[in-house]
Amino acid sequence: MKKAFLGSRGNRRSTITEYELNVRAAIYVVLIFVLGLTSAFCQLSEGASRGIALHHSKSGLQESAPVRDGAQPTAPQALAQLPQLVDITGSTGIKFEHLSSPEQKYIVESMSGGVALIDYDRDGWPDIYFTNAQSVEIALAGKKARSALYHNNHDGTFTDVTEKAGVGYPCWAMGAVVGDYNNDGWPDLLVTCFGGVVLYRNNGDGTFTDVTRQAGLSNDSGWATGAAFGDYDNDGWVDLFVSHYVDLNLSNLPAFGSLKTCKYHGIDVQCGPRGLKGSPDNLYHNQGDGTFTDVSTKAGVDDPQNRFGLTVVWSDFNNDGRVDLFVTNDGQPNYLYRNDGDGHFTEVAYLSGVAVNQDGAEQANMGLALGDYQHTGLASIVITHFNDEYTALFRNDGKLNFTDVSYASGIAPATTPYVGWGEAFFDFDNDGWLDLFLVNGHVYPQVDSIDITAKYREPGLLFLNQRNGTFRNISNLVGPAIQTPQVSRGVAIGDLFNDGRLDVVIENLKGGPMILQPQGGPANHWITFALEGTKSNRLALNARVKATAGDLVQTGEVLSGGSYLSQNDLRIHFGLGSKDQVDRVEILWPDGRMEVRTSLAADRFYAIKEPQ
Ligand SMILES: [Ca+2]
Ligand SMILES: [Ca+2]
Ligand SMILES: [Ca+2]
Ligand SMILES: [Ca+2]
Repeated sequence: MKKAFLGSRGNRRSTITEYELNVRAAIYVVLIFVLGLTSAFCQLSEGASRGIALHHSKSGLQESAPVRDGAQPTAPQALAQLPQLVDITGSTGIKFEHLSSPEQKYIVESMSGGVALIDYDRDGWPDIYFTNAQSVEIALAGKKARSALYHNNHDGTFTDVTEKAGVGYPCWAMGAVVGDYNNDGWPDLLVTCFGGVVLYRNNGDGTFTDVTRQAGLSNDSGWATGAAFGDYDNDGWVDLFVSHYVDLNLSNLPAFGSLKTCKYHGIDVQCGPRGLKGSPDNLYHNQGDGTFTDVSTKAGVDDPQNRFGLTVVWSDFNNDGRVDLFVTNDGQPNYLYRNDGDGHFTEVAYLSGVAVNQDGAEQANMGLALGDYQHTGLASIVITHFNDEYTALFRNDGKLNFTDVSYASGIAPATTPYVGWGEAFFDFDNDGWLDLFLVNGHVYPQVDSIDITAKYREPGLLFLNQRNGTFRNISNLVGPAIQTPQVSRGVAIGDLFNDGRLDVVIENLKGGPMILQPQGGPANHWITFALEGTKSNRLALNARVKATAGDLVQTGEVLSGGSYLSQNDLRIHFGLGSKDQVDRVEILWPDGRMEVRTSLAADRFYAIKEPQ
């Protein structure tokens, strides 16, 4: 199925040119140098920090079994060799706390908690932005909740730089995503709010400016939840889609337990979303001059049915060179909008098999993650749901055909008891196969007062890719941290410490976040790409990379948004197992040009700029 990747555009290959070293690339060169000198790196890091697992990529530790050619993949590494996901929050210096009312009497109190990784100072180290939200009581008292930006100090610690950055009080925040809307190279931050969106322009000096009004986004006044930047018309400027959830007014909130839809197992709970009015979605076209124009209706993505929209992702699901759009709708059919290429989209979720589950049931669609977990070159979709509904894995079979393989893949039973939110396909053990992580947490604190299986605080789940289309639940085999019951919401994945292993940032609705770092396990190889567009949008959103290392062929895509109202590291990371070299890399830039590199050494970061 190799031909599926890169679609019909392989013949538009550009001349390979050497990429220019910009400031960022220069930093990566330094990194490459440092990482190459393993002993020097050890010295540096041991002196500077605690809690960082050093990854001796070539130290002779046992490597995972290679994958053979043919239909029978070898078994994954022995489970005893799995890395452990260790809670290192305490050593990071992060003190953030998400506000939360004890009883969660209103739905607007239970949906916040997206977290964004953004390298806002472009030093090559991911920084973290946590969103925060008031309760109704606090909001009515005129008080605010402080969101927070933490700078990565390169030594395992972070420093709260919220005040200097000026991003502490955007709004009643739900989530955040990253895009470079003005193509100046500095990643900008969009915060979704109960009450529209806030666009923070990155000034390049450690500060941000709220440019919502001058960008033409201040008419967005509904309950914005999901958002994602993507260049749907390939003009080099990232456009913005914003989903909206419930049409809710603080002065007229549905009273706790007041309706039939505000009961759960006979007890009073918050009302919604069922029984409440939904809110339409918006697509904003980037005019290239710092402003956006609302093109929702013309584009056919305005959600006239007012569904309860949550997480949003742009991706070219059918490999035709144009990004399509996926929107999860809570308790209602999802939207998959096929990009028709003329500024219009056609909604094909039912035709594609992703509107509802395999039984035709409308599910409480929350979080959303994409990944080529089978190495077919096609991004499959996984969606988290309410309890008594399984997390749905829709396998991408090509040509916009998806199959619900939640049971066949083995993830359905373990996910059914929990209310799932943020999630990600990520290769936690660097064996070259995407694993699946998701976090949980109920919306009703009241469930703890009745005798049912569901509890307010719920553990996370990790599934190991078995390399044959199935996953194994290894949640109990990677240490106690993810088994800690929490009221989790957002998840963001990234290589926080530039050690070639992906870390996990979990934002919880109640209390502090949790930072997880993989420690131990086999010393597998890896490779990471930081892409920069020139003709394409500057952050190279929706650029794709295909990396071939022997018989290991992986694909990844630079994505804005996803998980649950969150933002992953924009760098594309591949685990390589025992492979110490990538033989061939194909980069498909968003403008359709393809670039090829060969014989790249593993265990390095590569900064690649699109040829002019
Ligand atoms: Ca940084
Ligand atoms: Ca910018
Ligand atoms: Ca555009
Ligand atoms: Ca893996």
